[in-house]
Amino acid sequence: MNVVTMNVMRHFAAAAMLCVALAVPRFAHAADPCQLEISGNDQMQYDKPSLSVPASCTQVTLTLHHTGKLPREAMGHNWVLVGAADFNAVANSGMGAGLANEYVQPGDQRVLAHTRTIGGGQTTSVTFPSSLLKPGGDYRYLCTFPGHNAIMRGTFRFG
Ligand SMILES: [Cu+2]
Repeated sequence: MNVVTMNVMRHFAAAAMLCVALAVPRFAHAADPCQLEISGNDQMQYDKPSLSVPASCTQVTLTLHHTGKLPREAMGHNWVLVGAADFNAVANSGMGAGLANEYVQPGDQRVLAHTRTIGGGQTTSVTFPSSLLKPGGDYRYLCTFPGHNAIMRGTFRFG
């Protein structure tokens, strides 16, 4: 058996085990419910008011696109996930953290996941374990660029 064949078999075995573990087969990327996408624009808007992932996702990947043209210093956007009760506190401390910290206070335990802060034409993503989330919990996402959270916010549902 050559190395390529062994690698293929190993991948197949790993994939088969993952399917058994989840009890639900995973299909193509476009249909993967654990992969989320959202866009921000130069009008300080996200394109989605809510996002949800099923409880079967052990990992969640969120990809943020900035569809505008303005630089991150002027119209930067990020995506920050928090428990609903922590929204205002994280929004305020994030603003103070500055662009050098992606507008997220370093080590802030209330931040469940966050992307970098990007400018027009850029894309970024974050992958995080769903073990941080409780099924049916009350979660929100926001952009912590100063002034943006008033409009750039949404509801996040897990499970
Ligand atoms: Cu923003």
